[in-house]
Amino acid sequence: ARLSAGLRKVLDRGELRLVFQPRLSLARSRISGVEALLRWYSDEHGEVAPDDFIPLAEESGLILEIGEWVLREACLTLRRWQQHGAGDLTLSVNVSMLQLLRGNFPEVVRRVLEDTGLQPSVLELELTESVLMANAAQSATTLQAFRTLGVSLAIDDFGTGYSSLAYLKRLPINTIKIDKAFIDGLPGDPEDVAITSTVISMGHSLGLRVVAEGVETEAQLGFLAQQRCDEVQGFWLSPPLDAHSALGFIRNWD
Ligand code: G
Ligand code: G
Ligand code: MN
Ligand code: NA
Repeated sequence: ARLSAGLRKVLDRGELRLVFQPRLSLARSRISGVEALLRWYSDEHGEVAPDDFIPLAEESGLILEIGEWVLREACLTLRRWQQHGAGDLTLSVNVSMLQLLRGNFPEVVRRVLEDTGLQPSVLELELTESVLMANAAQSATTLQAFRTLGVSLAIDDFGTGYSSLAYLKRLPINTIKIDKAFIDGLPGDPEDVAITSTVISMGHSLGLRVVAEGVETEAQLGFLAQQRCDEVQGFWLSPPLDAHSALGFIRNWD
């Protein structure tokens, strides 16, 4: 209860920060983009993990305001990087179920893009399977609006939710992010090997980009490259970094 009372004031106090985790294209050996991840540095509670405060923000409805702040801050940061010569990066932003269920979310995204001057094609929204399945009918309409806008869509934590392969066919998805749970056992665990290689080839057959999350070791990387996984993200490449360090990392890579 004290945590959620404190949460109400975070936006006013400026206690929220974004960090950015780079993603590597295996075919091009280039940094292809970043995922924006939210951090709360509370005066009162210290650093609070997203897994602890995002559920509270969802319960209180505050996630709508926080989510819009995240989107705007992330787009502003990318725009600034572009002006510093770091072009051609995708910006991934996590979206919560409540945001998607609000009918005006595509309009919010359109307005933030217009205000910040970021091209829609740069932005990729990450949705989890549970978000998609919770309201499949409304999701389809909302997601179509994003396609019209020119914004890309990714399924986050792929394989951990109540998956229905039907939505890959029905919804305008561009990218699948394979959950870390399946990457952890690579390349030794035969089940993780089977699941990962199957998801990669299925994704490619459907014309989707496939990203592996939580890649921590050279051996995992080698397996994923051999399977023609498109991109990797994880501690092997880089942990999430503050905006300044992330730009430095990206420039240093090129
Ligand atoms: O960055 P970290 O691994 O601590 O993130 C933990 C969880 O919080 C992940 O599931 C991630 O998707 C989620 N998360 C991080 N930032 C955001 C955000 O801006 N919005 C939403 N809805 N979820 C986020
Ligand atoms: O659910 P989502 O994919 O949005 O969550 C991303 C979270 O995973 C972030 O909080 C990030 O800090 C964490 N993360 C990213 N890469 C790695 C990794 O290689 N290992 C571990 N343990 N966590 C990671
Ligand atoms: Mn994510
Ligand atoms: Na994930």
